[in-house]
Order: sequence, then structure tokens, then C-alpha cells
Amino acid sequence: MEKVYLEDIIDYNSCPLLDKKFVSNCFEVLSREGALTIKNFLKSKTISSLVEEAKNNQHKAYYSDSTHNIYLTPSDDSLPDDHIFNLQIKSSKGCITTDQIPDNSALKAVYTSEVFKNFIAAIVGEKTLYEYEDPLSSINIHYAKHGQELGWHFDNSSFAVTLLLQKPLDGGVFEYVKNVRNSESGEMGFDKAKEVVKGKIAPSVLDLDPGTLVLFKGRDSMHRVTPTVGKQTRYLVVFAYNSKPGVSLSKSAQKTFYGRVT
Ligand SMILES: O=C(O)CCC(=O)C(=O)O
Ligand SMILES: [Fe+2]
Repeated sequence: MEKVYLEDIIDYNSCPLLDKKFVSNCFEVLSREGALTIKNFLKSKTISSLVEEAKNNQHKAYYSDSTHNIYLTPSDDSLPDDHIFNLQIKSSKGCITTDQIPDNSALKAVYTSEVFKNFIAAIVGEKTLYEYEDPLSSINIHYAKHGQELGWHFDNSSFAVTLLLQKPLDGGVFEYVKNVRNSESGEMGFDKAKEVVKGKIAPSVLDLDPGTLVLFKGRDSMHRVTPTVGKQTRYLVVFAYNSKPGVSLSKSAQKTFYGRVT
């Protein structure tokens, strides 16, 4: 097989991932802002081939239409129905999994490369990052068609790495409010979360173009993606890592996100 070179996929001018100064600046921005965007991370020829690949695999996507609370946990019966903890939010999307992405995809070359893993680890302050043990959860592509959206939520994982491949004609905007909750201290941030949901706190908006890499501290920053508007589906890649080896996504989470378990 032909050898894949990272520098043919990633634009090293926009993202000099071996440059110590660039990496420490990324670390500072993520710590301060709760989010970091790197524009033109992908070379333009990589974007077009990945859009083509994502389009070719879209028919395999599992579409889910669900309601959930902002913490992505079951409701608490001891709290009133109208409590922010029990407020039900709607989300809908299509999703394909690692095993549905071709082995020769540039996405797998980036995700598995030591250089990229070390780059992400340094920015999020981890020593080493590990792939998911199960064959579904490491790389996902999300598809949001007209009207589909991700409602307000906090992630289960402390950080997320995403890569936008195709932007919709309108909508599909990533909005967030940083540090609503403090998962380390156990502060749930009920009052602030209520204000976010009611639109009383203006969220920050990430301006994303195809090829932009995003790192995001989603466990404490509340976020959503507004409904896609128009005929062009939003394509978004999620790279998921763990700070420990041998971790699989729980069977119940696999069922919810992917409609199947392994
Ligand atoms: O689609 C995005 O930009 C964010 C995705 C997200 O928040 C999630 O998968 O939890
Ligand atoms: Fe999220």
C-alpha cells in the first residue's frame, strides 16, 4: 500500500503541530476560552476527498431523534418536572462509526498518528491519549440534514476534537457558554444553565469553515448546534480519545448513539 504522509493531509503552515510555541499557545487558548479553533487544518484537496467519502457512506448512517436532559443522564424523580435537571431537550442526527470509515481514509491516518495524538495530548494537558477499544467509538461522522440539531448539553468526556467537513447553507452553528458547570467540584450550575436555556445569557459562537479543527472542553461548557437550514447536510467528524488504554463505550451508550452494540 502507498505510504500516507501526514503533511499531504494536514496544512502544516496553518497548523505547525511540531512547533513548541504554537502548541503552548494552543494550550493557553483552550484553557482560557474553553474552546480552540484551528482554521485550514486540512489541505483543501483533503477536504474535497473527505466530503466525497462522507457522502458515499451517508447511506450507512444511523439516524436518531431523541430527548435528553442537558447532563445526558436519566431524570431525577425527586426533583420537579420543571427543574432544569429534568428539562427534556431534543436532538437529532445521523452517525457513522469507525468501522464504517474506510481503512485508507485520511481520517484514520490523522486519528492514529502519534504526531497528532501527542499534539492533542499536549493541548489538553494529558500525558498520552488512547484510542477506544471498541470498533465503533473512536471516529464518528455526524450528519445533520435540514431541521436536524443538537440541543443544549454537556459532554461526558472532558474534551472533544471535531473537524467540520461540510457547512450547511445556513444554521448548524456551534454555540457555547463556558464554565457553566464544574464537574471536578460537583457544582451542577443549575441557575446558569437555566439562563442559557432561556436565552438570557448570550452564547459564544464558533465560526467554523470546512477544514477547521476544534478542541473543546464540553464537560463544563454548555453547548449546542442550531438546526441545519437548507439542502446541504452538515458533515462533522468527531475524534474521541481516552486518557487510559482499553476503554470501550458502554453498551447502553453504543445502543443510544449507534443503534447497535459490539
Ligand atoms: O457538531 C458539533 O459541532 C458538536 C458535536 C457535539 O457537541 C457532540 O457530539 O457532543
Ligand atoms: Fe457535545
